[in-house]
Amino acid sequence: MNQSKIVTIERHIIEGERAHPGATGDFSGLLRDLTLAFKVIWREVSKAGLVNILGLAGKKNVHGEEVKKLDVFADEVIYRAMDHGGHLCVMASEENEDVLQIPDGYPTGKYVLLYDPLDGSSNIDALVTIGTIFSIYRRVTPGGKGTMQDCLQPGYKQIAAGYCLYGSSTMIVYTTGDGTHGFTFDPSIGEFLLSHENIKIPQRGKIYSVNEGNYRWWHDGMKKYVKYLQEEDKATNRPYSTRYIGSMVADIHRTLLFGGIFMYPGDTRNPNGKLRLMYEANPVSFIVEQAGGSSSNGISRILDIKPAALHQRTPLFVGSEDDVCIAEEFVQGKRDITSKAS
Ligand code: AFP
Repeated sequence: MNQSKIVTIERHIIEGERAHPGATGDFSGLLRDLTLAFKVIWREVSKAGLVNILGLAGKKNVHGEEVKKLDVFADEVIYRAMDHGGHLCVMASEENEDVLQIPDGYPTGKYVLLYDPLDGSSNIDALVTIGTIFSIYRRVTPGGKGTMQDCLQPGYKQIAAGYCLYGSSTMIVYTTGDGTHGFTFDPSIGEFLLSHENIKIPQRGKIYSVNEGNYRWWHDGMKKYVKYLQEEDKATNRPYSTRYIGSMVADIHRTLLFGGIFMYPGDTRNPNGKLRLMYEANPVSFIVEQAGGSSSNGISRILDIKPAALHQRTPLFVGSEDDVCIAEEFVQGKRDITSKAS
């Protein structure tokens, strides 16, 4: 008989919390509410090709980008699933300029939620994998409603982070600082079941993921690094293959499972790249580090960056530890293609 246990995400979270003496169950409640929001978003995303839901909502988000209907929907679903549970004191979403307050009359709690409701949404019309990304902090202000100060914490202070991928299967990957775990959704029973326990990213991969259309604006070190990856060298498994979905959450998921490196560097047009520190870089860095990988802005660890603004951007190099280390050496000009291969 197959002896492996069937574990729902809810049970996994509760058991994880039980391991911490003094835990109140508050945190489990928060993640349970989030899981419900993911199911609702999944239901709409999976209908996207069937109903007339595709197309622009006719608005621009705070970054001046076009907002799709599903972004608006996902943004609202998460807020409405999380605003009344009493677990949170404040939220912030990639789609909104300011912090999102808990409405008057609802209890506030000790946690802070930051989220990107639908990463990769420009791919919706092509039915490409997209996802919701989240990041949870403990509040730092004394009580009542939370403030910007509660949201602007460095990534190493995250107490949990994860994403829900809406792809050929739907899957939640999350960490609470005790490894990275994946749960695949079984729609027939409406549950996320443990499918990838303690994910470990390979020490070095064979795939690089970057938008090479930006090549002409890259700095020299970046150009040399990609050239290096394309050279042939059996000892270091080069050339690498390239894969770029253009939906970060999907590119990160592949990187987590197969290894290699995902990059969105700064360049001469956009010195800080495109990705947002608080909604994208911090949560995926926590997840990848917990799987044994690493993450950098090219100079230093992403999780150590002290944020100055809710929507600030950062260059991002994330994936297998050896790959990120070599990328940093190139970006910092400490290494050249002619340097001895390793
Ligand atoms: P959208 O949510 O607007 O599709 O942006 C997705 C994203 O922030 C991230 O998921 C991708 O990795 C990145 O943009 C792709 O950007 P480029 O199109 O510039 O490569």
